[in-house]
Amino acid sequence: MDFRDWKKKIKGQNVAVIGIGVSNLPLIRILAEAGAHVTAHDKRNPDQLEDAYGELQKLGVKMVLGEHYLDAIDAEVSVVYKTPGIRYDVPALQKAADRGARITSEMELFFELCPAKIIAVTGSDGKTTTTSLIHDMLKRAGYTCYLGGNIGHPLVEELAGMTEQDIAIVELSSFQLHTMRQSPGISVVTNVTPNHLDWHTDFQEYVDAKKAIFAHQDERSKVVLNYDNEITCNFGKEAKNPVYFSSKEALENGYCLQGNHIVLMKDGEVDREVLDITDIYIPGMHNVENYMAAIAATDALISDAVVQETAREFHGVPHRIEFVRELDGVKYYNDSIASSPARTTAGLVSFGEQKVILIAGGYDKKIPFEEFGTVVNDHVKKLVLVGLTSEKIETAVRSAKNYAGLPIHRCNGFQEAVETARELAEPGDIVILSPACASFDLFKNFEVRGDTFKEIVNGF
Ligand code: UMA
Repeated sequence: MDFRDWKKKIKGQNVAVIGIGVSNLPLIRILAEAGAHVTAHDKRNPDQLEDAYGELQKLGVKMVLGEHYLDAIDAEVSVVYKTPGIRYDVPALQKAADRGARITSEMELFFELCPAKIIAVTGSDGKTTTTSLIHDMLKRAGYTCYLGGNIGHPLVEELAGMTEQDIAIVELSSFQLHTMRQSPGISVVTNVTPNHLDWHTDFQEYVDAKKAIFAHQDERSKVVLNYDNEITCNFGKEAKNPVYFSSKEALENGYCLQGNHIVLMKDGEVDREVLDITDIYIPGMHNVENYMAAIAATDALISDAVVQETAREFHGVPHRIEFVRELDGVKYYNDSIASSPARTTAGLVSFGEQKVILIAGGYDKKIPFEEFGTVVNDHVKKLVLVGLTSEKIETAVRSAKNYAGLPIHRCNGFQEAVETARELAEPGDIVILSPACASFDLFKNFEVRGDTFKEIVNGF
């Protein structure tokens, strides 16, 4: 179905939208404009919804807000669009489904209606950088591209302008994939490690959600998989057309390293050298892996010259090991996007031998910190903790076998944490905000956390 036909079909229908946030606001506008009878539900109250409340009132959207927001889903609704953060099996949505309503989401609607080719990226770590790299490469190659999804930009609002010649590059979270019944023509899974265990029933459910990115592919599709990660390597057995990359092994077929070069191997022979990794501006072996994934995804669409140009000119994603400033010989980095121990680990490792002053801690996603404790002792010279997980992280660091008296400073507020890091720093040091946790205990999201960090540092 195309976008115009869908709008005709949805006209006059009763629909419910659960969650009035980044991904659903444009959807509500589109539904209201198409003439659907929309009721929007959200646990927030009118004050907390800020401008959205007035806007939706003007659009004639009915709102059910506050504590009991899920109790009153209209018995007549034909479709329920749920926000990624809410599970499809909460009792209120189950009840609506039992009454015959279709439970779906903004992302699923986008997949149904998108005329453009879709390249989608998921994984526990590296998905934002890989998605951004693919977008950068394709744009340089002259394609009309759309970048969105979990990265923060909902793509339904772009549907009207998209054509079959365009490419949509979409970052997908396990929340978005959990109920997905379609897969894109090209997909990438960067790696899968424990994450979001506060939301998924268990790790297996999280792994299964990730599989949806290739589970519905046909023979003409491909899925790019990390050979070095046991889980994604095994995904290959279930995929129609897996393409592997590895930074550790010499592959028979796929993208791997030979000396300093990313090469494409075919039947044990080097088909071609694609990129000299010393040309890559963004630091760390994890970024070499992100390049391999992006190269594998875009192969056949762009030339190696474009890849090489991107390597030199792509300076990274905001909030991902983003250089903020140098002051009194101290370099400050914002890595607020690192909302899991694995992401922070990748950030710390990217500084090589140099031990850093780390600001960490935040909302508790129930991810174990034991392994992270060891990493911190290896890569951190002074640790500043703030937020709900401070105690858990401190315990993990002190109980690690390699603990050798690493100084740990617990702070009561974010400003105090950043100021403490400054006081502790000496010329030549690196201070990095890389929380290993989500931001929701102190901030609306990781962007606000990173922007706050940059503001404080730039105000010194
Ligand atoms: N809400 C409820 N009940 C709930 C959950 C949410 O009423 O149980 C309401 C909230 O009050 C809010 C609205 O729903 O008003 C939506 O809030 P939200 O933060 O859950 O979702 P969005 O603002 O739409 O943002 C979502 C993604 N958030 C989550 O999946 C939690 C954003 O990913 C994404 O950028 C955006 O859609 C656009 O697609 C953020 C994220 O943290 C960056 N993602 C996780 C991650 O990457 O680890 C998965």
